[in-house]
Amino acid sequence: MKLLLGDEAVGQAAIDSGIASVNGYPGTPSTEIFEYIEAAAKKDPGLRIHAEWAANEKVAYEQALGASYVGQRSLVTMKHVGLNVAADPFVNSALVGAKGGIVLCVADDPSMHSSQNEQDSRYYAQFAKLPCFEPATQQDCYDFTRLAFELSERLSLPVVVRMVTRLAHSRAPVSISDPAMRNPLSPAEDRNHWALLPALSRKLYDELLMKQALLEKESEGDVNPLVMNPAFPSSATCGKVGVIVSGIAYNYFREVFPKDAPSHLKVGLYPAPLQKVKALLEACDTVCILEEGYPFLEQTLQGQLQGHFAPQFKGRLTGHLPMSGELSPDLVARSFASLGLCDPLPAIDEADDVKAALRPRPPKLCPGCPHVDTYRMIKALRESVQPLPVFGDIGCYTLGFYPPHQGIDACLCMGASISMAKGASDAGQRPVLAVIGDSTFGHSGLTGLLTAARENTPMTVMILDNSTTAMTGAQKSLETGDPLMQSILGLGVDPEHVKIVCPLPQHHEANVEILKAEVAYEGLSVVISRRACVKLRK
Ligand SMILES: Cc1ncc(C[n+]2csc(CCOP(=O)(O)OP(=O)(O)O)c2C)c(N)n1
Ligand code: SF4
Repeated sequence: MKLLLGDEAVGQAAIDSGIASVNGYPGTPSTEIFEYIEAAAKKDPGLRIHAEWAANEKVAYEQALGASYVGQRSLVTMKHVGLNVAADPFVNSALVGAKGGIVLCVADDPSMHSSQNEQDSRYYAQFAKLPCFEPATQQDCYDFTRLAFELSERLSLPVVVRMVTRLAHSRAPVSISDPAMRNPLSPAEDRNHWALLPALSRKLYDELLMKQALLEKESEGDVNPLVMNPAFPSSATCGKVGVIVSGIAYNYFREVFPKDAPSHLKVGLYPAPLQKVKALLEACDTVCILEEGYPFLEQTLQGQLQGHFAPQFKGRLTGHLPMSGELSPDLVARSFASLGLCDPLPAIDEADDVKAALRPRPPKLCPGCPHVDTYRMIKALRESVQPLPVFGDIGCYTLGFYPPHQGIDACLCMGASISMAKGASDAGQRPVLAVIGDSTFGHSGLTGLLTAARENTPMTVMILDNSTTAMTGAQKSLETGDPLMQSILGLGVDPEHVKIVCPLPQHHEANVEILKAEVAYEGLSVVISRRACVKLRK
């Protein structure tokens, strides 16, 4: 028995499944999975697990596919928006399948605690026609990840494990089972299975469609338990009520009904078990759907049941629960209280006092942060050069959007700063500035800069090189120091217009002059603002 975060339970299960590598790019709330395995691999070299952060999620996923090709098991970790970046290899991997087990653990962030959106990764699994586990507890995190490796090899398919923030970042005792033997190295022999040329892809897609029946059969098993309780009292307004519940929402459901609960289907593996859903619907007048994220089950089941049972559903789509944000025990209790099945949870008197005492504190750059000095430079620049749109990116430096810095005007997704600045410049706007961190530049800024370099686009790119991937906990950055300079020059930026400045108060005036000159240049320039994150010193 071990006391583990949900993320750590996934990591432990991957280690016990005999993985040869963990592949990922940091992103809250998934980062701890990789770090747990990385620490274990460092402590025990006998595990022989390769654990190095990749440049981005696409690279990470492709590395895992390479390991799978040679018969080895591999875990891939990323946050939900990372799957947008890895979507190309992910969706295509459903056709090539898997030799060694490949499991993608993707962590969603409902309520956007540290993300720019709250997209639901279950749609990606459905889109790729791949199985997706959704754990409800830390024990599920362990058990489902082990099952996922087994299923991946049995059906020769990559398998998804979907996490959410509350599960990833909370701790519970987890019982550990015996470790699996590591697979021998054995490269795939069937070349026709690994080359997606149209004539082969058509066959492979048919194979994938045939496997869907196996997935449905798998889903009707014990992993998705149906618990019938006909003796549970009916609702005065909605008759017999049943519940379809998945993931973390299962905990809220059991908090509201700790002992005697209405009939319910706990979904831990998708595609959802249609036969069990029908059995529940036939026994009930109303079925409440509790799911964290988008109304995925609600929408999918309505489509699969062709509207026949749809009027019986109550969920996010029917307004029974809010359309956005996380669920909570309180929200779930209120939804059942509205059907007369329970009392709302007692209000916590202290809550308002606590709220009043804790004023909202927007996140801030640390005292002494190099980005603060960089934004002072940008502010001074914008005082003399107007208008100067600044396209920002994602990292600690995104906080430069807020006062007193107000140093960036836009921020979309990793790498977008450079490409958006180029688009604005191409459209006639001059001058324009892009601001991007070193890790983000390695993640997805390189290709934007390559495109700008080939055309010598009039724009200035500031790369904020603080020697690390600070925002997610100071992981190694692949584009810092000399390698960063080599990449910029290698992409074809004119060396005359690649400058390094040190963001410190004593260099402020000189730095602003350098910036002014580069912004005035009618071509592509890059200014590296280089000083280490102060947290690194600790
Ligand atoms: C596609 C995607 N992957 C991962 C993340 C999580 N994430 C946000 S910023 C960031 C890296 C920031 O590092 P860097 O660019 O060096 O800036 P710093 O935080 O060090 O200032 C990461 C990994 C994300 N938001 N989107
Ligand atoms: S962690 Fe580092 S980069 Fe991030 S705000 Fe603090 S000092 Fe700045």
